[in-house]
Amino acid sequence: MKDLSLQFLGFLFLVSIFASEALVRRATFVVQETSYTRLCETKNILTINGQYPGPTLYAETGDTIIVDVQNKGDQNITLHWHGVKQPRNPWTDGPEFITQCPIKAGGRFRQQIILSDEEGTLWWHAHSDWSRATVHGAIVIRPKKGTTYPFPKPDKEVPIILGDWWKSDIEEILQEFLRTGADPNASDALTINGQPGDLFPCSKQDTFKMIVDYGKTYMLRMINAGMNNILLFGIANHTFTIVGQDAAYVKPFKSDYISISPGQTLDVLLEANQAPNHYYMASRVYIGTSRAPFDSSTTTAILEYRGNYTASSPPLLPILPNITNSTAVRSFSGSLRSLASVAHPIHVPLNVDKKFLFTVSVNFVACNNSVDCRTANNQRLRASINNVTFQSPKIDILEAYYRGINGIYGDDFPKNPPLEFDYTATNLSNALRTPRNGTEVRVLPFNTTVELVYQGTNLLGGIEHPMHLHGYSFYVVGSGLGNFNRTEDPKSYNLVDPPLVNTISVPRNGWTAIRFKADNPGVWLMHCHFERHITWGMEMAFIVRNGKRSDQKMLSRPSDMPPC
Ligand SMILES: *[C@@H]1O[C@H](CO)[C@@H](O)[C@H](O)[C@H]1NC(C)=O
Ligand SMILES: *[C@@H]1O[C@H](CO)[C@@H](O)[C@H](O)[C@H]1NC(C)=O
Ligand SMILES: *[C@@H]1O[C@H](CO)[C@@H](O)[C@H](O)[C@H]1NC(C)=O
Ligand SMILES: *[C@@H]1O[C@H](CO)[C@@H](O)[C@H](O)[C@H]1NC(C)=O
Ligand SMILES: *[C@@H]1O[C@H](CO)[C@@H](O)[C@H](O)[C@H]1NC(C)=O
Ligand SMILES: *[C@@H]1O[C@H](CO)[C@@H](O)[C@H](O)[C@H]1NC(C)=O
Ligand SMILES: *[C@@H]1O[C@H](CO)[C@@H](O)[C@H](O)[C@H]1NC(C)=O
Ligand SMILES: *[C@@H]1O[C@H](CO)[C@@H](O)[C@H](O)[C@H]1NC(C)=O
Ligand SMILES: *[C@@H]1O[C@H](CO)[C@@H](O)[C@H](O)[C@H]1NC(C)=O
Ligand SMILES: *[C@@H]1O[C@H](CO)[C@@H](O)[C@H](O)[C@H]1NC(C)=O
Ligand SMILES: *[C@@H]1O[C@H](CO)[C@@H](O)[C@H](O)[C@H]1NC(C)=O
Ligand SMILES: *[C@@H]1O[C@H](CO)[C@@H](O)[C@H](O)[C@H]1NC(C)=O
Ligand SMILES: [Cu+2]
Repeated sequence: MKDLSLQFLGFLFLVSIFASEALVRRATFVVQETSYTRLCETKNILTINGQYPGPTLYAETGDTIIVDVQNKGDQNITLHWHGVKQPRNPWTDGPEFITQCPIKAGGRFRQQIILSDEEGTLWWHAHSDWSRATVHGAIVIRPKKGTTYPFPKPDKEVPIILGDWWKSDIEEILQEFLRTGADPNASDALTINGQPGDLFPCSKQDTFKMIVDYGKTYMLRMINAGMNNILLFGIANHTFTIVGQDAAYVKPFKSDYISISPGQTLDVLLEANQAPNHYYMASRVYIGTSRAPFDSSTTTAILEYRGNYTASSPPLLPILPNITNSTAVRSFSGSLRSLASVAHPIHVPLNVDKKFLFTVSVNFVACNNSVDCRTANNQRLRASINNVTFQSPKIDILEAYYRGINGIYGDDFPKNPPLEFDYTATNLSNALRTPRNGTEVRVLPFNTTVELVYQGTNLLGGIEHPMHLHGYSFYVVGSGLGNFNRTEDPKSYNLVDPPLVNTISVPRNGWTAIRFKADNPGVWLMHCHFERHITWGMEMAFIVRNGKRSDQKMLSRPSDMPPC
């Protein structure tokens, strides 16, 4: 059987020289409890195939990957393929109670991951409770045969996955967070490829090490799989060339540091052009506001040149921007522009059918005295989009939409803030802070071109929000500080080479304008990728209707959808 499939692959390879045939690849993901030791303590974590970070999926542009997920853990789970557009296939996108019910302990689900124009780095992660803390991994999408990178092929490619490690069980962190209504405990360490690095106790032995040859070029496939923070990253004495973001190419630019939001990916070239030595790569939190507790530690890995020399001990640390330097973060993200070349054209919608303004806020609600409330003034933290705090339904929205089941969701998500106010003022009245509950979607006819402006608010002291849309990449046409001005700000939009992304960090007390064409039918979640914010309710969904043609309709429902 194996021989046969190899022959078949060989045959496809021959065909593909002429036809660039897309391949169907397969993987098995077993969800299981696995024992891991970090920071001098051993505990069980949830993993895929016993690996943390999980297995890397490799594909070429346009391929389909079929992943057989088997839940041998003891809890519900769902898996999401972050940044994969899944044309017409919301069924296996993954967010719990949005497109599916969870895969229960002992259950299985065959998930089809349909790639289209994505090329570069994406990732997959759990999309139920906070399991994604340990259940995540890279998706590497290389140019299909007969095409090339729009830059010299790197000598080697290395996934660099940034994450968090808690000493406690992540489920306990989540339960305490839900119970108290306060911020969650900060993680005990940040990690690079699953390792805290040698500045932490008991971690020296396993510190991630990247061995390089002088003169070669490496591609770092960077993923921020961290839960709650934007991260800064650098390598001592080395300068990066950023070439891709969210599996789309960008105009190459150089930077000594990287700023990366949860959910975001970056493809970065690293030339090994410094004196042979050991250099630290390091990452730490960027924090726009000091209110939330954060992990102030630095995680490290080592870049080691091959050769015979006396290494500096300890290695040099990179100089990263100051932890509160929002200028550095904004200047980095402002440098990201689509490559927009003949081989990699872009299609920015110029005429807009529907305009939306969505406020993104952190809120307070009154605390019930009979429960343990740990915040000031006896209030619990919540979050909202256009003043609606999302309430998870009991049956997934996709199922309810597909079968026409009433009473599961409403279709009246507000197009604009229900109340206009000076969103970014410093003296906002407490009365504005309380949101309402809702399970609301916004319905879009097929092919609608949408402009969506995210407006940060200062209701509880502003903070960045890395907003992520499922089912689409979108163009970031504008961004600024303060309140969005509908007559003035569009004049400075970039409609020539805006970046094409699936996650964008809305600046603290600022706004970001995005555009996309709703040509992928289905139910698609949109949410903040800070885990605490999505849990507080900063999410909503779009339902994109089927088009008229048969190739503009959702694929049929897989028979093995997990039951509720
Ligand atoms: C969260 O942090 C507090 C204060 O350090 C600690 O007492 C508590 O045990 C932590 N919770 C968990 C679940 O680790
Ligand atoms: C590396 O950078 C440090 C300052 O960050 C500098 O002191 C040192 O000379 C540099 N080393 C090399 C080999 O360039
Ligand atoms: C490394 O360099 C030292 C000093 O030049 C030399 O004595 C030693 O033999 C070299 N080792 C190897 C493995 O080349
Ligand atoms: C960061 O920069 C601010 C403003 O320059 C300064 O007040 C603060 O001390 C710096 N923090 C650190 C950790 O260097
Ligand atoms: C913030 O970072 C930028 C870019 O690295 C730097 O030019 C600027 O001096 C920094 N500002 C502060 C206050 O540290
Ligand atoms: C407060 O919580 C208790 C126990 O869960 C419940 O019985 C009560 O209705 C709640 N009160 C309010 C105002 O939500
Ligand atoms: C906030 O300050 C502005 C300018 O000082 C003032 O016009 C406004 O009334 C204040 N709003 C509140 C809610 O205090
Ligand atoms: C949000 O909704 C609540 C409940 O309807 C209302 O009291 C509050 O004023 C609204 N706030 C804003 C900012 O729209
Ligand atoms: C909103 O939903 C939460 C549960 O997520 C509930 O505790 C709260 O009482 C609800 N608030 C209102 C005003 O219904
Ligand atoms: C979708 O919009 C494009 C123009 O943006 C148009 O060419 C195409 O015909 C439209 N398709 C449908 C089905 O409306
Ligand atoms: C938008 O900008 C125009 C021109 O600068 C100004 O007249 C108008 O008041 C602004 N609108 C808001 C809501 O700030
Ligand atoms: C697991 O999922 C099932 C089906 O949706 C649900 O009924 C059950 O409450 C879930 N269990 C937990 C612990 O969330
Ligand atoms: Cu947020």
